[in-house]
Amino acid sequence: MQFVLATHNQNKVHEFSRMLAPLGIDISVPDGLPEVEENGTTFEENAFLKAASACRFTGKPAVADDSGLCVHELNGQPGIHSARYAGEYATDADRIVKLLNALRNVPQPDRLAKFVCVICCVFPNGDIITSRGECEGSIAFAPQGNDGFGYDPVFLVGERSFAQMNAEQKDAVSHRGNALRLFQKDLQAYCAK
Ligand code: ITT
Repeated sequence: MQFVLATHNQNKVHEFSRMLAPLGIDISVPDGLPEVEENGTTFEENAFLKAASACRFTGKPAVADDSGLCVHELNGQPGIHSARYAGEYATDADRIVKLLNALRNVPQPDRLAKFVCVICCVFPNGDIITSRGECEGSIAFAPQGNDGFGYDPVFLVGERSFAQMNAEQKDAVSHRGNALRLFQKDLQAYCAK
């Protein structure tokens, strides 16, 4: 089965490709995909906006991922604002510095956080599949590890950050891995209808 992936984030493309290819699900990122104003108030709304725009643009089934880090002590922030938490042109390092500063006086038992990923698939006939995955963890006091992207160096599952895991280890527990495993089941159910 073939889908277009509605993202401008290469790291998401890598994670989708490596998890979906073994399942026989083929994804491609179309050239010239329009930028979408992510003005929804939930991960679900923003994932739908991105997938619907790509489906309109290509005329093909389109999949989008809206994801982010929800920190308990920050009332769920940065949440849907994770990509722009430190401003429009900030780097991953800037976002991590801002997050660690916001939590500088918070001891480890209270540094709970979760990553959320919502995958939305929009078909040209208007049908929609929405699959949500989460991963519970906590925020480290300093970056750990060199792999991954975004907030991976400060997101701990147990003692280890996402950036200290290899691809297989991250995919086995991550919000995106959990969302994609659910999406695969939801897609099978949809195709069987
Ligand atoms: P698209 O909208 O084009 O897909 P984006 O990066 O803007 O790309 P989001 O709006 O969904 O995507 O923002 C998600 C942000 O959350 C992302 O930029 C990272 O900062 C963070 N994030 C999401 N998944 C992550 C992961 O697996 N590891 C580390 N950080 C992640």
